[in-house]
Formats: sequence, structure tokens, C-alpha cells
Amino acid sequence: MTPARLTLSFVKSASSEDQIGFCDCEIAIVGRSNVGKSSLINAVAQQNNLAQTSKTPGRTRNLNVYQAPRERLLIDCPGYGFARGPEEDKVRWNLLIESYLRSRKTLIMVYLCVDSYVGPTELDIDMQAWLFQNHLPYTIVATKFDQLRPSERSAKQKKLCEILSVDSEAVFWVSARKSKGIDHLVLHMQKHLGL
Ligand SMILES: Nc1nc2c(ncn2[C@@H]2O[C@H](COP(=O)(O)OP(=O)(O)O)[C@@H](O)[C@H]2O)c(=O)[nH]1
Ligand SMILES: [Mg+2]
Repeated sequence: MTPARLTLSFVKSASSEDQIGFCDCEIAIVGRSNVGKSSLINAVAQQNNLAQTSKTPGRTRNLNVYQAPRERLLIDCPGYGFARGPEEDKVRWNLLIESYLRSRKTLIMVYLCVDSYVGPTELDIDMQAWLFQNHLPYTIVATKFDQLRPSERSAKQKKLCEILSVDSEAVFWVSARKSKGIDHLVLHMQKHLGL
């Protein structure tokens, strides 16, 4: 069977939500800087250089807009929690993420990426609480699953689920690098986008 794939093309980098334009519906990817958001986008689209990945955290400063089929969009949000750089930049990115997530009526699912090796950070927990308070539907995507040794997997999975109060079955355990768990995530995205 051919692996599932979400056809995506880069549209633009938007510095505010009103630059995104209308669409039928959209999904968003959020998570701290360096958690693997860009790599995840490349993996779901099966395209290596669609989203720019980086070893240096904090490179995505804008909302990156990707076109999916039939007037659907995928939005890559700037990573939160970037430790370096001017304070005013960090404030601007957080405001940008929050105002984007709050204002888009067409937003139907937020994929909150958490590093499965590092586990949920304070900022991830804050983001989850913020999504909940704002009544935004979200799904947890645990990234870089290949970094876990088989012997430590179940303990790490259990811990992550406990911290975030979610069932393991409700979490997508993925490795963009090894393209593991991506199929299920793609199907979930397609279903929510009505594709
Ligand atoms: N081992 C491993 N590394 C990954 C994976 N996904 C991303 N990375 C690495 O994590 C770093 C940050 O990735 P990137 O996609 O740019 O993260 P972003 O800042 O959230 O967009 C890069 O060095 C990637 O190569 C993965 O599935 N497994
Ligand atoms: Mg990125």
C-alpha cells in the first residue's frame, strides 16, 4: 500500500493572521521551537524541502501558510519558547500565535507537537491549557519518537500522557526522520480537513 500523503504547497509567510486570506478550513501546527514542526510538515507531504528545517531554534518568525487540496490550508506557527533573541521578538511571536489561533473561524484542529524524548515542558503545558481555555480542538503529536530506546518507550509514553492527562491512543507517536506513525497522522488531518 502506498503511504498516505497530504499534498501541500508553500503559499506565503504571513506576519499577521489577516494576511492569510480566506479558506474553507484549516489546521495549525504549534509547538516549541525545535520540536520538529517543519520536519513533520515535510514528512506528511513527503517532500524533503517544503518546510525549512533547522538545527538553530527560532527560525520561523511568521505564520507559514501551506495550501492543501480544495481551498484547505495548513498553518505552521512560529515556535514558542525560543530562549535567545530580543525579548520584544518573543512577545511578538506569542501574540502572533495567540491572535492567529483565536481569530480564525475556519481553524478546525490544532496539532500540538511535544518532543517525546524531552517530554512536555512548562511551555507545552501552558499551551495545552491555553488551547483548552479558548475552546480550541487540539491533538497531541509526540515527535522524534525514534530517539527513544525501545526499553524506555513505554515509561516515557506513560509519563507524557500523565503530564498532559491524555490517553496514549489519542496521541500520535511519530518520527519524521524515520517516517513512522506519519500515515495515521495524515489520515487524521485529511479526515478533519474533509479530504
Ligand atoms: N531524531 C529526530 N530528529 C528530528 C525529527 N524531526 C526533527 N528533528 C530534528 O530536530 C531539529 C528541529 O527540527 P525542525 O523541524 O526544524 O523543528 P521546528 O523548529 O519545530 O520547525 C532538526 O535538527 C531536525 O533534524 C525526528 O523525527 N527525529
Ligand atoms: Mg520550523
